[in-house]
Amino acid sequence: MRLVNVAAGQLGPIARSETRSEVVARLSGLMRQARESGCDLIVYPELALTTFFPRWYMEDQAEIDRFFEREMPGPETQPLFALAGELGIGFYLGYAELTVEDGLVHRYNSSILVDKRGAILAKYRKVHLPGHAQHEPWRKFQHLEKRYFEPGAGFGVAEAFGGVIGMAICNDRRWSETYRVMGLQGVEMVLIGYNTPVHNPPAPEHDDLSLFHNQLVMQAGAYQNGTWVIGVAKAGVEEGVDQIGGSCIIAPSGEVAAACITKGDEIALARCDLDLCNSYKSTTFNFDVHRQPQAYRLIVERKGRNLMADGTAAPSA
Ligand code: CDV
Repeated sequence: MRLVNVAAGQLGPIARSETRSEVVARLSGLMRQARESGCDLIVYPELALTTFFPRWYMEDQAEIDRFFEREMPGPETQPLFALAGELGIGFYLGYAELTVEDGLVHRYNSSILVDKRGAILAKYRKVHLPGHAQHEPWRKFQHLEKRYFEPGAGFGVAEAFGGVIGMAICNDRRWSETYRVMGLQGVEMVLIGYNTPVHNPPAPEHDDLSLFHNQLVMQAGAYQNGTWVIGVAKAGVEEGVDQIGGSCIIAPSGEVAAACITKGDEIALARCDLDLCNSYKSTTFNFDVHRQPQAYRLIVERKGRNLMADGTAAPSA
């Protein structure tokens, strides 16, 4: 057995007026509970330090940038890293990252994996940015991730906690490619934080299915790649927008091993044996034996039915 005791560290709503220090105090409370329960790792949601700001259209870049972190850890987040080191527990945390490279400013929807000493092991930048880039006043609320962030470059995995750990963020969990790219690197546990409104403005007919779809995609990703999946929400009514909960820990069998039952700050715990991945990875989903990559060329050649990967028109069938 290779046991990793994991806490899904769900958050309830974060108000726009809430300070980083107030949020870090909430995260620290969940971390203490997780450690008291014997956890090695606590997984927090996407953009876990602030309210989910892409719901607002803003033009003032200074106002937008107040939601971003320029350093990690910074003065307000350092106490969380210190607590992790003191307690001996790792964490996975989503935040808005502002970085300057070669004189150019970049903004990403990012997450980091931190080890039990409080040191950053790996960083991930969200690949699938949902929503829109322009103001769409007909919506009850905006989803401007395509305006405020640029996409990350790929899905890496890290050797950590005695296994192979993968990272993804929110909308990534709906795409089979997310899990398969990590599955091909031997991933054994995929960590995912999310902010998912119950209401989907372009497709309100999906609203009643939002929790079902949340679980469906993560269970499929787990089973089809023989990996644990930890999905963690920022839940509840945040600044007037109702967001789903449904944080859960899913086994490589596809079964839900533990789940949160509220839409507030709450931990769900599971004793995750990474060796449970083996029977899936060595039989039904033994990729080396059974995959047929020559039949999948369209997956990387095309973006969709009409476009090639480089954005030019696809040849008609
Ligand atoms: N934060 C997200 O990526 N949310 C999307 C919503 C917009 C559908 C999600 O996939 O949950």
